[in-house]
Amino acid sequence: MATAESTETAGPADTADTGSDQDYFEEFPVSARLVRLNFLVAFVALGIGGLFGMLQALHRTDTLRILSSPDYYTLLTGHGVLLALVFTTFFIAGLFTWGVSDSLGRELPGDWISWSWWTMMTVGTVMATVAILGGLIDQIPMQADVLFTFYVPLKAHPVFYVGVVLLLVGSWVAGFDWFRTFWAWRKDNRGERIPLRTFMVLITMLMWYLSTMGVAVEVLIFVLPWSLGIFEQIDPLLTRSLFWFFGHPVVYFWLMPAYLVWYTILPKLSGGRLFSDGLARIVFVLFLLLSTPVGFHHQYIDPGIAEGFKFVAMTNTMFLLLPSFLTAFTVVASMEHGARQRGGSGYLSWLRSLPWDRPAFTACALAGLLFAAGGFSGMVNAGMNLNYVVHNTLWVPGHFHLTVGTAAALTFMGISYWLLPQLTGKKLRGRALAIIQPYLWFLGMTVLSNAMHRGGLMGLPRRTAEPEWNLVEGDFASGVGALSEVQLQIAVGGVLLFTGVVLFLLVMLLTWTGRQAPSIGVDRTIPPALSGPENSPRILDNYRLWFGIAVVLVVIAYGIPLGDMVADGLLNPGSPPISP
Ligand code: CU1
Repeated sequence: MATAESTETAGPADTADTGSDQDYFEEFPVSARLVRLNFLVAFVALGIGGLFGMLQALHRTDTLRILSSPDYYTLLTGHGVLLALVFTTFFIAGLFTWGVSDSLGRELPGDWISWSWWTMMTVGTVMATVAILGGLIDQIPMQADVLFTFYVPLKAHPVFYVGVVLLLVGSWVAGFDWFRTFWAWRKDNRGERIPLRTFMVLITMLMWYLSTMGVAVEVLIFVLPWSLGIFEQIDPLLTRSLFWFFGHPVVYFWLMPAYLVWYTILPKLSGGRLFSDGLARIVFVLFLLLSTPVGFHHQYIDPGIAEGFKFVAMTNTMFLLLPSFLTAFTVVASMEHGARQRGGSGYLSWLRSLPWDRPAFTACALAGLLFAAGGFSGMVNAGMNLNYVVHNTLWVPGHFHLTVGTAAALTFMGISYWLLPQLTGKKLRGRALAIIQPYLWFLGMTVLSNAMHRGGLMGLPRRTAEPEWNLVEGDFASGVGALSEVQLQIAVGGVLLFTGVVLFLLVMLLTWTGRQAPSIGVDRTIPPALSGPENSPRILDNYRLWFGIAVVLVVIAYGIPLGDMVADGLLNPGSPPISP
């Protein structure tokens, strides 16, 4: 795939030179099949999880109450698990499979290991979903109304935890699959720079291996044996801390794939090229270093953790803003370059020259815009003093609907408009719907998230089913008028967002079930960066070094407090289970 552009710059493209002008699914049939299977599960989860979200928004705002209160928590768990854990993980697995195979110019091995990880993740998802739905359906003798954070002593049926473990282990094996594809490429390409997309996948997975250790220990050593009745009591503080050891980095597990799209595909969709390959690599290395030693910023209110370690977590969190600011700069610079290639000019009027009628572009650009807002509310969450004001209020879900719910989810939906034709050999159908969909999502999320933030400042609690209780709290805080306006906006936002999910799934269904076309009309080459890898230090590719430093930082941030908790737990065995 030698591009014309590579002759006019020094930098090589982020695509191996295969000399092929085939479509992706023809060149890599095995990888394409894997990607399609992952996207299939992701889209089913998105549909169910999205529906649950709308029903919750209508229930807790007293707009439409067809749920009992216990069922509200079942749907809340389903919404969180199916969207934040299942939709994301499967979509990312598909995206990474595409990114590695396409940028290395190499198929995944496609042996039993390649199929085992998808199978494991899918079986795990079905198990966890069945356990959750047991809360709604009398015929299923299980429940898992423990929300996606599954805090103990709330206790779910063991099948739920086994399902979560399978999803997790499957993702580890998937990472191994990408690493071994890379190692095979390395044998034939000694001394070459790691292609950018593969570099991003490997760094993200190293971050994932490090951070999932927390939740793996939590579930396998503590929660699962406890839910099986092997021991009776459990330590809430220790298990929460292990959860958040994983729970903050999981945010970056959602975002780094969105960044992969913004750095490598968005510049091309804008009509230009990535501004700097080196900055992109630095950003990913910083995420590997800083994503994990920050989890205590979710536990400022928890007793039993020394303030000093909370302060370390806060400082590291604020350092994490740096790679996000670097990303904002690099991505906007790349978009501006694209706009100027398309004839744009002026200080800001180049914005008009961007392809706002291209759904993949619009989705990524709008996702980035709302992510900036999410970053600002995230700074409030991360500040030890301000956190006390918003902790456990609706502000927090308002924040993460901008990050995972838009920066990640809208980017994933948007890039599907570009990827699905390449994966199936079919032209995008329902294009008019696809053009509207990102704008609808943007509008719905602006309304919903703004109202959630405002509601949080009024004292509306999160994780509550009862509108009456919300009203009492709201009255107390700032009067019924403002509160009912906020409630209405949450209901309207929820309906708009679910409509956005339906439009997206409709376009996917129409496209997927269409006939194969001789030409899908998508150019899949990724142009080289303006400042290519030859300008970025080679040490950035030394992922073993960065992983080693990341481990040291985690030991500094977590070693003493976790050690204290374990020692304490030996004296105080903890809490008996509570069945919701
Ligand atoms: Cu966090």
